[in-house]
Amino acid sequence: MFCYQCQETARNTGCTVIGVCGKKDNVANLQDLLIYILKGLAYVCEKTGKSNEEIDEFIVDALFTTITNVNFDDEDIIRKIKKGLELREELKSKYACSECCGELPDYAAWMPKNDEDIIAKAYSKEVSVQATENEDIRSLRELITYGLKGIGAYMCHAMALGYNDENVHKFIKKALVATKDDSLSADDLTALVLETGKYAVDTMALLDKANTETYGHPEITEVDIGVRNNPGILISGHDLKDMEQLLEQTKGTGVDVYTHGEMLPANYYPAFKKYEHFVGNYGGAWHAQLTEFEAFNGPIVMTTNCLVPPKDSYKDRIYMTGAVGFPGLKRIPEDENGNKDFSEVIEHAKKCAPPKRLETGKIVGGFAHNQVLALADKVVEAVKSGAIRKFVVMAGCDGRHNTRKYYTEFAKALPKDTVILTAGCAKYRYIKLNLGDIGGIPRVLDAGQCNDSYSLAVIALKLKEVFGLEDINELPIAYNIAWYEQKAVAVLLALLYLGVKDIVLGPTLPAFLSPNVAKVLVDKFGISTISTVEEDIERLINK
Ligand code: FSO
Ligand code: SF4
Repeated sequence: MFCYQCQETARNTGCTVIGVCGKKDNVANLQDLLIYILKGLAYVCEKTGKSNEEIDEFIVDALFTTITNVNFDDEDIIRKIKKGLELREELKSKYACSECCGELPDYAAWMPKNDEDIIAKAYSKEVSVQATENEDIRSLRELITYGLKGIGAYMCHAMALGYNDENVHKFIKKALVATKDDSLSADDLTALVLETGKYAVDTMALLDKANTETYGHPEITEVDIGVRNNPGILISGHDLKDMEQLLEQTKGTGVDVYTHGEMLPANYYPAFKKYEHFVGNYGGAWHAQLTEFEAFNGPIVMTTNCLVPPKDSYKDRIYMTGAVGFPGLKRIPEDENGNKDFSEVIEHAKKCAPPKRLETGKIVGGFAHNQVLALADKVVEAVKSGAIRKFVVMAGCDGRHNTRKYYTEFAKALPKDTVILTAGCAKYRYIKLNLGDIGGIPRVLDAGQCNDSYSLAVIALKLKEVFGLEDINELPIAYNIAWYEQKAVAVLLALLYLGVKDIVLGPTLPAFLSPNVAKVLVDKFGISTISTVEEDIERLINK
């Protein structure tokens, strides 16, 4: 195996024996093969000029499946490989002609006879990331592929709510094929990186529309972080449709519902606040699940990443939905309309003890674009009067490494006339610090999940307009972003596409950036990585 798609990759170069995330080499190789097959499916779509909804849905689901901490199940991935091959062959049988599909490349032509063939192919070098010899071309191809994985995940959530955008699907297929096209130069691929950013913006905007039109605009909310004395179900991940169905089905059952990790922002939506048995948030970021799932006592629903390979002590309490996969864990059944039946989880919860108290208090959040723009006058006044000197976007991910303590220290060291804008699970490094407020505006404004970074971009664009500025970079906003997995790559590309410069990205720069590609990002966009807290406060805030 060779995988370097996330921030925690071994030695910041690549996982080669087993993933730091717990992904075994057979799963890593099968995921590479799934991507290889996807590229072949996209190739046949491009060549025949044909596609359909089933193919589009399959492609985004498969991309999502290969994101860090989503799916660890080799059998599940083999099933998806076979499905991809079936869709490809179906398309060929209907539309392929000698002109359009005469000589197909291996990734669009290869056909296994049995599962052994699939496994042998997964272990072959040609499907590996390392099949591309030139390290700069490899770097750009992977940067695009990882951005597409993030877009695929966000698209899955939007589609679950009945929202779709054909142009995004078209782009995904075009870009997948481009990553196999040897005629494209590094410059061509660099242009495609930025185009990926454009479609990341479009997809996040679509998901924002899907979430807010379905569940209302997030609003300022005090989220309880304590517990009640009833049995509970913990729900994590990003899928709000699952959240809705779970809340509806647990109504009147005597079972409470709590969010974990990236599901915290569900507490901010008006449609979910009406449920009396929706208690609040339990615990922190994804990597804390090893102790917090244990302490929760009741069943846990994982709707997306980040799943950490579970301990035996609570393994039987985890239920999966969507793209999530782990051998031996239970899956929630879903009908053809996307409705899921949580009755088994509810019955399970009833037999469990109430959650163990981890902490008490509240988190304040709900500052997505609509809420912040409702406070725009107050915010603009605070900037004009000098009460707010600077905003710092600290969106992104949390992770397990010690180096991430930097973000807590950085938040603590920020001068009192600064405000943090956040989204994603990075917030857990400082959202419970009680950093106070500036004239009633909290010093940490949480917009929501990682995809709600879109909200932060909308807020920045609005402020640019209000202050009559030409360029988004003239705003008093600094960017100190933490990344972990490939959705953060999509968010980063989105910010670059929107013209944001001088982003500080940490705790390390991606291992998949070759020195030359990193240099392009440094020269063109001013990207850098973290230094010490003192130095970064100096260059980001005081300069
Ligand atoms: Fe994982 Fe975190 Fe939301 Fe990230 S929980 S790491 S970009 O914020 O994604 O899924
Ligand atoms: Fe390693 Fe990250 Fe890949 Fe897991 S996802 S194998 S930790 S690089």
